[in-house]
Amino acid sequence: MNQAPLHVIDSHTEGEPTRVVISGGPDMGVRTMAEKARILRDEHDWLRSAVCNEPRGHEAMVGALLCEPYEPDCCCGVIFFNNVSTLNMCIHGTIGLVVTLEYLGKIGAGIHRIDTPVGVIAAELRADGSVEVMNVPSYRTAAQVPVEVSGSGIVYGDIAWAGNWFYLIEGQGPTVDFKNLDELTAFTWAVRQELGRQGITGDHGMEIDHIEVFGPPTDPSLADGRNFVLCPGKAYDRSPCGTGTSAKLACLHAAGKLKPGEIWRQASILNTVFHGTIEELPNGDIIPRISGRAWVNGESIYHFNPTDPFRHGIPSNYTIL
Ligand code: PYC
Repeated sequence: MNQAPLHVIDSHTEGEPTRVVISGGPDMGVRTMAEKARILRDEHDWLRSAVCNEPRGHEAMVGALLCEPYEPDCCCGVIFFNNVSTLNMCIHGTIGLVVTLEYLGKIGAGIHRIDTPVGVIAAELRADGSVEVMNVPSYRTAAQVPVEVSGSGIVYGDIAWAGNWFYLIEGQGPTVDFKNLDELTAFTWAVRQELGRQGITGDHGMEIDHIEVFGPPTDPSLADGRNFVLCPGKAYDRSPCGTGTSAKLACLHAAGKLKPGEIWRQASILNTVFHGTIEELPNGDIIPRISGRAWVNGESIYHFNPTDPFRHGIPSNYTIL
């Protein structure tokens, strides 16, 4: 059967790519976004692989499937995914989605509600082109949790939920500098494996699949800190990672170091910056607000020739027989 082409629009948010699938994806009917994400994962994994994996994609590519929303008053629904699976939430991807919808003429400046698998979020497209995303309720579950890592000794980190599960390390591991990418990747990958082996998880046994290392900013007049974020598929985030910055805000708030109205400027490994502020909820959780910029930089139609062995991407577990 000939498969319908996919129409995709590319952007990057402070360096991190987002590829929004505008049309050609499967019809998943009227369901919650969490159910649609499960269906995408279980029944249409070809779409994720075709969009994010080589030859069309690369390890850092984050895809976003534009869907009909389930919740009322939302301009759209979205499911994010990467080189290995679906993502619960993605703030850089939401900023990319918003500028993509503006490029398509579907939205203008103002606040837009967006339905996601982990809840409804809101994003404001500002007159200057920047976007502020109001994330899901976020919180720290534990502080300075030790994990033994071969070659590094005992590493300590905070655990936080901010739409994804994070383990946040400060002052340990390789220096957060672009020239240390390989060392940072090896260190954070080892930490992630050990968290899994030692049964250290988020709530309800959920895997901690994002590891974040913090260091001082290169230029304190531009940022308050600089991070390296390891994403689930072993790629590093080129942006400061919106959910990672939200997790940082949750930890700062829990430690009494950030109050509503104060701004945290989080630089990435590329020294691009997100600005973060918080709202306090009555139960002590926070709503992080993360702002940054994105630019549309490409548009493609993907064709699926049945004779092309890699029309659905080169699988990450590819083996040569
Ligand atoms: O910006 O939230 C984010 C994100 C998650 C994974 C990559 N970017």
